Amino acid sequence: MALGHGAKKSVSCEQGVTPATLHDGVQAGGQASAPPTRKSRSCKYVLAFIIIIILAAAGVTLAWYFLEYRVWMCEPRVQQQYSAYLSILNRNFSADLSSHSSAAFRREAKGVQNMVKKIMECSSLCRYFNYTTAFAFGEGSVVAHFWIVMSVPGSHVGRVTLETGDKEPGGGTGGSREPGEGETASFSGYLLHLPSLTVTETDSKAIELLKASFDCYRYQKVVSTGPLALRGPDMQRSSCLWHLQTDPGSQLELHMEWLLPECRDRLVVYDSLTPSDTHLITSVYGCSRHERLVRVLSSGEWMTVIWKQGLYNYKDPFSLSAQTWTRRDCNSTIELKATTTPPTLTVPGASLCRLKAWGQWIIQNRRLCGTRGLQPYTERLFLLPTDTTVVMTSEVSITGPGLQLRYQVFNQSDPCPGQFLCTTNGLCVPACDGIKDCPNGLDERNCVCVAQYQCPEDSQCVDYYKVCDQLPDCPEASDEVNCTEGVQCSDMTYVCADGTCLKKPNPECDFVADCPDASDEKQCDCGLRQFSSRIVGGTNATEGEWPWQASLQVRGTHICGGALISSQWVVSAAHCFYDDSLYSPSVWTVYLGKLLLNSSSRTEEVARVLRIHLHQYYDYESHDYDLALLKLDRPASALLAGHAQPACLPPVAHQLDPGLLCWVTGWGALQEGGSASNVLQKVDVRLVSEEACIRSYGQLVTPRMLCAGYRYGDKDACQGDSGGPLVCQEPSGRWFLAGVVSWGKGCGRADYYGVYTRITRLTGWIQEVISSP
Ligand SMILES: [Ca+2]
Ligand SMILES: [Ca+2]
Ligand SMILES: [Ca+2]
Repeated sequence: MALGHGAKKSVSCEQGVTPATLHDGVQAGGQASAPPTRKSRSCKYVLAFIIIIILAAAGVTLAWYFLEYRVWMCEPRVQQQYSAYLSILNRNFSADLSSHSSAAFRREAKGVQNMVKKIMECSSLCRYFNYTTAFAFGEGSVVAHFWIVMSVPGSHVGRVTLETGDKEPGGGTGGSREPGEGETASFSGYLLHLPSLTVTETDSKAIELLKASFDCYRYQKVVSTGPLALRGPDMQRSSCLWHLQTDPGSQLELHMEWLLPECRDRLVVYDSLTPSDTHLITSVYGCSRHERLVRVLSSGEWMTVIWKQGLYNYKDPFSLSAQTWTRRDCNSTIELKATTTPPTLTVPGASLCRLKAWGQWIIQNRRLCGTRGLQPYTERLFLLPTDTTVVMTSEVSITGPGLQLRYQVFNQSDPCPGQFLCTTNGLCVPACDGIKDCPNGLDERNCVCVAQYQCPEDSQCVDYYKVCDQLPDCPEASDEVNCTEGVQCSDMTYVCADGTCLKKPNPECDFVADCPDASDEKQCDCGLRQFSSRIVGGTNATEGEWPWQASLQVRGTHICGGALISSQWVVSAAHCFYDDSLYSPSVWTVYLGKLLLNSSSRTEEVARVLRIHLHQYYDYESHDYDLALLKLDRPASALLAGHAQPACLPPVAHQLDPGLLCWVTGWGALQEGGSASNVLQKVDVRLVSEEACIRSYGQLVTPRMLCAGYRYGDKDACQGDSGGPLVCQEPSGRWFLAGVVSWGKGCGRADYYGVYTRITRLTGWIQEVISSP
């Protein structure tokens, strides 16, 4: 339709020109026909003249119809929105101008609107102009911010932009924009600084957001280099808008802190004065789902924050504060030093360089990163020059969860001392420990002994529990030498606090000081039952038998199990908290020292949850990294009474030999599809090698999983046991947490073992979370 219209229009254009030339021609013809020779000839001229006049009139009519009437009266209009700002030199900023309800604001807004309207009406775009609204004033002297809405006939869309018209205001000031003075223009009593005029096209959504905020508008000039608390929203309103401004050459940092564990409020932050999607920095929804404290940075002197109230009205769901920084590029110089422990890449003023999740980084012209799956990986780079430039860029403007980098200098000839270099992800992984850590499984190929000790004399394989047990197993009893002194470190050796590595397997908390600094016997208040338990037949547990067992409940209903691992931390499965409605800590209640679900006992203790940490690599589909840590609101006092006791957290090198008899406990279903048990249940299961587990489940088994059960099935964990502990007793009598109930095919089915989260592979993460402030 647009094409047809255009074609017609071009015809009428020619016709619009034709009459003038024809008219000249007719006049010329009239002069030429002054000496008539024959009457019939002059009649023909008159007739032709009349036809031409009629044609010309029709042409003019058609041109008028197509160019004017049809375009302006019949065509649908398209709205075009622009946001603009302009410096007014003969006004001074006052605090009154930052309040939409003040008389000063209303007066000045009206004046600016009239001025902009007049300018537009004097310009060639006057026919398109619809209305303008002044929405904010900033400092310097006064900067007026306004939006302009234009109404453009459909066929003119694409031909009309205010960018071409933005010179018009100056042009319309009656010639005051002459070379020489040029910079300023006077209009309607306003002295305008013309170079400051900036007009950008925006969308109707941004205008709507600005309109909606008029009832709750906050302007704040931020010059403080420390956090300045911003005035909160008007809770009687459903949305509020903050305009933050800092000095030119500076940038703003906004801190958003959620004060409630749960709410459905939304905060949206824009890197500009106009809340248009192209300037979106971040959108934060709900109060605890992500980080409690979110810090974002503007690139320039303006930032817009919009709050939208959630479904329910909570008082003070968040607090905002802002500070200013001298604007600088995100550059820093880091000196890489040869280190054995990986330091985290700390960039001076790292918050200024908040990295984006989707982006790339370039090291020595090599492009890395992009979008990666939820798996750790290492890039190994050979840095040839002594100094190297790392460039990080973001492909989208929205702020993601960020990126943490750790760097380490490695020896090119021995990149993974005592370990295996997995080429697919660049990580150093334990070799020949019976767990395929490398996606291609190469770390477990060509092994003489798998998850066993290798006698140096004849390469005979000996179970780890026979090493340093004071009985010779290797031909020359080499398994019993160097048991009391340090040996070369490997994946199988225990590392003392002073860095000494021990050959003796599982030396921690066995009542014998093995490390030179005796650190293996420190922090050993775990894994013991204070009350002597009567192990009776059947599967009902007895009081005090599993003192680390926790029941995690929502509104009085048992949902998942958990295990106490320190006075204030409970470990469970991430899948228990994956659902949005279960993610909030406030919905959970933790019961310790409990035996019966339906009745409370004197020994039990109830705790609330302060924080829930899900493993950052947890994958809902694959169940990989299925681990969660719950911080209780206070240390469990039941510990003092002995009714609760943490299970021991095994160190990374803790050996759990296949075939070891361990116990899983929980209030889960007694059979597949059955209902939960009222009495805590215990089931003995044997650890199963990864190889056997892969025979059951194939590639679903990852290195973070541990299988236990029996080939013929029968004894297993079931629904409701999720997150509960799988514990194994050491010869010392202490119980260590080997796994957390994660998944499995059915319950107790033959050939399908129960699958647990393998704690030893995640001990590092647990310690990191617990020790972080
Ligand atoms: Ca391995
Ligand atoms: Ca031995
Ligand atoms: Ca010891």
